[in-house]
Amino acid sequence: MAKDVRDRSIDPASREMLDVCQRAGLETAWDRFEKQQPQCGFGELGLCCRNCNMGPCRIDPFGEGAIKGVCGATADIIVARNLLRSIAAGASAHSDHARDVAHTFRAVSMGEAPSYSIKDQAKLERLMSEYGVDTQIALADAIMAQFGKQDGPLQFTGRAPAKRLELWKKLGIEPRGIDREIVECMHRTHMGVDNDYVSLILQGLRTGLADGWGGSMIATELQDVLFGTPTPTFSEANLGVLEPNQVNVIVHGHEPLLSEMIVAAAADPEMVELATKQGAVGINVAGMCCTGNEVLMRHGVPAAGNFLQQELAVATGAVDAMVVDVQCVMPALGALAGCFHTKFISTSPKAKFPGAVHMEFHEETAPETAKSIVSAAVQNYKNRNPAKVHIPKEKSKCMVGFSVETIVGALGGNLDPLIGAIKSGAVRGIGAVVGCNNPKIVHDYGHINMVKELIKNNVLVLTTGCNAHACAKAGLLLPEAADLAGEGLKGVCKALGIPPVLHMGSCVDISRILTAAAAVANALGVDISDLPAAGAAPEWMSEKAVAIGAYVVGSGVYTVLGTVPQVLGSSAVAGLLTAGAKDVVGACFAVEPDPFKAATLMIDHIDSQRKKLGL
Ligand code: SF4
Ligand code: MSK
Repeated sequence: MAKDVRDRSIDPASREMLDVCQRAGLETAWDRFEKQQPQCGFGELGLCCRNCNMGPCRIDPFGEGAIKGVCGATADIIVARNLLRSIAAGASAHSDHARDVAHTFRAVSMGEAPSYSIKDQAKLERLMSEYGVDTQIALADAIMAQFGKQDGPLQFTGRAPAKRLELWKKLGIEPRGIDREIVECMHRTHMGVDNDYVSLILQGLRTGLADGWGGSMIATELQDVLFGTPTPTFSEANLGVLEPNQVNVIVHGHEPLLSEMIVAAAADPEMVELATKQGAVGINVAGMCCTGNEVLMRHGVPAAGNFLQQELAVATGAVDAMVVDVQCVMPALGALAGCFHTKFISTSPKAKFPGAVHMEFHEETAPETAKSIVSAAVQNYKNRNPAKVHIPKEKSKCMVGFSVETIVGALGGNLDPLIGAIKSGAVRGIGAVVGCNNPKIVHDYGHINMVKELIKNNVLVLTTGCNAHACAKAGLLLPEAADLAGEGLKGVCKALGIPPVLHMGSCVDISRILTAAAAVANALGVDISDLPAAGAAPEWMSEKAVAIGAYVVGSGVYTVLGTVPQVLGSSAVAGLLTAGAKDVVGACFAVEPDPFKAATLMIDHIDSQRKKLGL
């Protein structure tokens, strides 16, 4: 029986496309999720281990069957090891992305990547001074060295408040080299190495910190140097940005290195003329997931949707090329694209997909590759079958591009007005709401209801990733959305002409939130854990989100998760994460799938922090 699309998404465009998919017999993630039910109970609890070939082993959560693996590993050990491996995978994804950007930056510095240039000279100079070097090449080398560093703290941890640095040092979780922490996770979780759940979780926090204050921050800062630091820009979001009479190229994944070139190639008069010859009235580039956020905030490229909309976009029948790089790209896209004329084009040497045409991207030939990809999309336009085209009308305007620099600029050059508003209570606190979609939660329901509840209660929201897409679609990234905010926040937003929900970028740009939190804490002379602030990931699914959770909590921010992490098989590990961590790093996790209750948890936390600060 057909599923009620209202149980799958709150987004009207997605509901419309889910209906189209059902009628056409096209399978989506929601259908596959249902076919997985019931999901493995051992896996859900984090209780299965296949770290060696004496296994796989699984622990009986009721204590009636096996309570130890063949080697003697208990539930605590197995759950903590599995969690640590997820953190390592997530940190490696962000940091390997950063490595590629650093590689391009180095090539630019050496004059070996003529298609790229420095777009933010002022930020480049600030970074050179932060690293204590005099030349661009020396900066490139110093940043590259952060990955393989063996000792000592990562450079960007110097941005954290002194109290936080001291705490990390005292706990032995000050992040050293980015690669070193990730490798150490793999070593520790090998059979017969680290078998103490507390020690494993501490390494998880350390690895998370190497992501947040290392890999992610490097990616953000160097992308700004190479492509420009975002400034406020208006655009549109949702599937309605696809154009019926234009060549539609979707850029999906995470890295801006190629998508920047595709945006440029699509504007090339030669390509536009080619499109006209094919009968199209232009070339429309639209973004998806975090590649979408990158080009949205720097070029105002419209955003077609978030994670769970990738298949729905193809199902419109109007996508001439779905161009992907790395991360959050469903392998299902190949088969689905095969039901339409859509060319599914993979570009990263690290990420190949069944059913994709591989057009490999390398920085030295980036403009040529981008042109070939756009040309392939243009030539595919004539293959579009009008009978299969269904583009929902829904799209919303949005205001994006709130880098820390922009926020400081909007405040008149320093953080004082924001701090004043926090002190007066006009802004009750800050909520960082980020993360993915997950069919375990009705699409966008968790994101939108949590954010609306927060702003209604005068909590200024900072957003990235797929939450940012959800907010853009719901009209929450517009200055007019201040009308949905409480009186205090509304007044601040109206005075500054800003939305109550500030789009800070892609997932690696959560590092911007760290930088902002550190700056506010430093200005107040307190630690990050003292701030009236809370984080949330209402619909998270990826291992990157696990790494983000580790660095956000490790940095001192109370964080509410909307989907349940696979740790409940160990009450010791779950207890450490949701309570014990507070006494260690000054913050912990909470798990609450109901976005209204989750928002209340965040607001209660913000209020208790205000009280402690005497506000
Ligand atoms: Fe089983 Fe231990 Fe091997 Fe894991 S490491 S599979 S618990 S024997
Ligand atoms: S894209 S990591 S689904 S936020 Fe960054 Fe969205 Fe999560 Fe991917």
